[in-house]
Amino acid sequence: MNPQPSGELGRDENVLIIGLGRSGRASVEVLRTRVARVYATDEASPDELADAFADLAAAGVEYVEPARLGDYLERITVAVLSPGIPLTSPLVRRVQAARIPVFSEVEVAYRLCRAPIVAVTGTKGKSTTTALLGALFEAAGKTVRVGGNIGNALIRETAAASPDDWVIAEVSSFQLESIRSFKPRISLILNITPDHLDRYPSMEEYAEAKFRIFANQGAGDTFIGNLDDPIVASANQGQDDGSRIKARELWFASEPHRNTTLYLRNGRQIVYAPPTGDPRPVDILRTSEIALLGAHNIENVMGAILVALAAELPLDAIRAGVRNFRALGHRLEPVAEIDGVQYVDDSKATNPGAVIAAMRSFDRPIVLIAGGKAKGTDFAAMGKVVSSRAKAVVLIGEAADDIAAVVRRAKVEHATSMDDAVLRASNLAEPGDIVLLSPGCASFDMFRSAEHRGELFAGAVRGLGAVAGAR
Ligand code: UMA
Ligand code: ADP
Repeated sequence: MNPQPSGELGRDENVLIIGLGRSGRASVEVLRTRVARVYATDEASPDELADAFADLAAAGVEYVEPARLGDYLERITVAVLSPGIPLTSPLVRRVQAARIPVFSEVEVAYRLCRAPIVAVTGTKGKSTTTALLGALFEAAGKTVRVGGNIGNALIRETAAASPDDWVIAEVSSFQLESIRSFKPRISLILNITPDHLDRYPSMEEYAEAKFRIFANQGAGDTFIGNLDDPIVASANQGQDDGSRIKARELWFASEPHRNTTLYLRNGRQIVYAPPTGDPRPVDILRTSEIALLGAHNIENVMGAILVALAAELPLDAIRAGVRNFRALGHRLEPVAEIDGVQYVDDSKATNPGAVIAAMRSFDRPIVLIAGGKAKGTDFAAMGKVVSSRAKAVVLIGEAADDIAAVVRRAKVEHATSMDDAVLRASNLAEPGDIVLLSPGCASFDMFRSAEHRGELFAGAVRGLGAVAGAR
């Protein structure tokens, strides 16, 4: 059981929910019966909020137009912020200026939670690792609730969890920015690479938001980190009083080091070096038993295994859970093979680091489809890897010219739609090649979401398949 949720929101609180997307609507649903009064606000137009208004009406919750917020601030005692809304937004600033505490939904979810929480963050690999952890805990016979940035709001899962359950929470930097007492039993940071630099002024500030995952952890908790990632490995530096991580630390890496508890032997065997008790190393699993593509997924699996070991899950369950786990949709997901060309949907590669990981996952010639809405990231490092591994690149979206500027050698074409991009890529590919959608950017300039982008890719590929089938 969580030793100290520092006070569930009291029954007498008047709560303002800011944002009415998935996070805000779940907060409305969970909090309306637990506090005195719930109000909700959102900056979208009434048309866009039609569904949300219907939910609010059914829940008996009053909508407050942002322009009329001033009339309500005196009676609000606490605000719950959706992750997509930055603390610097004028609306949030007005609430804070009225001395109302602003908590992220994840903070409130924690305060309601009676079960231990495993929290997973990182720039990339969060959802894969979170879902894998759900599978490992299930394989061990635990009742497990998975939520957070992965899609279903965490507050719904923690509100329903009993003390004997486990909650696996995927937490983003956005969600961690406005935690106060959130204290996972086990925290995991997979990697920190450039992303969201349209929200953070620097990589340092982005990394600091991620480091908040262990800020409230203490001696009874565990922190797990990827020692191969230089920023994660530096988490303990820069503090006058030595270690800033107060929890027990466990590290994993692709090679054994003095302080690795889980490592790879000869790049092929995952080995556990028990930190206490019998010190003899234990072979856990061969990497060939992992049904996920790419070296990056070995890191994700190692992070999950170390969490599972820290939670004292049985080895058999861990091994079986990893062996049976398959890739989530839109993450290096094979779509079809047409005329000897393999089409792969990696639409969830929304930053340059994920494209680099994808390019390194294949040893066949690649025709890459990339581009979209950039997030203030630099494409130079991605350009180097793409230039050395792609035979051709088809570019879409706002960032097309910025990416074209860093690609050398490979042939570059520009496309105006996903159908156009897939057609061009198929013309550039030869039998034995891979056509890979791995955009390195957000999707919102042309698509509703990364999932939508991936679905249109798969649809266009199926269209090609139908034409090929009819030949
Ligand atoms: N809004 C405002 N003002 C603003 C911005 C948004 O009023 O300045 C309103 C919008 O009109 C909208 C609502 O806020 O009605 C949207 O809130 P939101 O952006 O927080 O989105 P949710 O639907 O609540 O989804 C959020 C997470 N979204 C973000 O962090 C941007 C989802 O992560 C998460 O799955 C969901 O909560 C449930 O936990 C998505 C995401 O893109 C997948 N995450 C980022 C990433 O993975 O890179 C961090
Ligand atoms: P997240 O939830 O952090 O966005 P996902 O597991 O959903 O991560 O994967 C999103 C994208 O990132 C996919 O394209 C995937 O192939 C890539 N990816 C997954 N794990 C890693 C990793 N450890 N390093 C780099 N890229 C990764």
